[in-house]
Amino acid sequence: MSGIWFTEELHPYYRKALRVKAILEDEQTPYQHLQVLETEFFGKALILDDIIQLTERDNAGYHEMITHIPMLAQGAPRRVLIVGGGDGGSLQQVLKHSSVEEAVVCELDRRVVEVSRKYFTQFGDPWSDPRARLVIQDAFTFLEGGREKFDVIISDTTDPIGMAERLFSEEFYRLMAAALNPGGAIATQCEQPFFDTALIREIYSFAKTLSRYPAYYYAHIPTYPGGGIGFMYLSDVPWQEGLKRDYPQGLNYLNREVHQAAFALPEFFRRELYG
Ligand code: SPD
Repeated sequence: MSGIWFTEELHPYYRKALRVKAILEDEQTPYQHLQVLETEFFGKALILDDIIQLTERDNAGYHEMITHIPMLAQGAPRRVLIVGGGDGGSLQQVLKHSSVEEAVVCELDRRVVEVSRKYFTQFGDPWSDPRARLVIQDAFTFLEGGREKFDVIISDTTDPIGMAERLFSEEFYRLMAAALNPGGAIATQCEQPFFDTALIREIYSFAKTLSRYPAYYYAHIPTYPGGGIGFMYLSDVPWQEGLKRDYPQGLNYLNREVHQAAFALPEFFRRELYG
């Protein structure tokens, strides 16, 4: 951090910065460097290992898109797994669906949950909902157990660096697919078309072997590199099925037009992915 700016440098050739008003939290957890910053304009920001995970102002696009797109496609999910997601943002969205009976959050770092609960009260307290279950465990270990099945799986992870890298592997996608009930849907944090083309292409290539209707979609998030982030959708149900359903109340980013448009890809990237 330099002066009153927090500068993120996820890529060696690209930087972005937020003006900081105060440092609210700064600690080394057993797994990572965790910070909560009060920023100008974007409000509180959660930073892990120097990478912005969410801000109060623009997290809705990320959390609504990673959760509701697969949930609407499935139609009436009862059991949902969130991989990572310890900040509670995806959990809050998942619990908006009255069909949900249990939402399991499998997060490795308990401090992410504790600190987010203290600062990101914008999420309400989804953890106090009796349908929420927190599992503090490595997601690989959790899924390798193979005991639980889900209607929707959301992989709400950090970037593929260090301990999170495995969560972008074919092996992990296979584990998720094996834990999915028939008619279920998966959505994963799947990075940025400009900066991560090769990774996304690789993930799409094995997504095709795991589901009938994989597709990539995108959301505008100004505090992420390139101003946005994409998601990989995997299901034997086409994502378009979700367009026929009623949306949960109180959304700030997703509507039917955004839902449809999110799957439209710029030509250079559409060619890379779909040929
Ligand atoms: N480059 C930043 C990617 C951040 C993805 N994780 C967001 C976690 C929000 N629940």
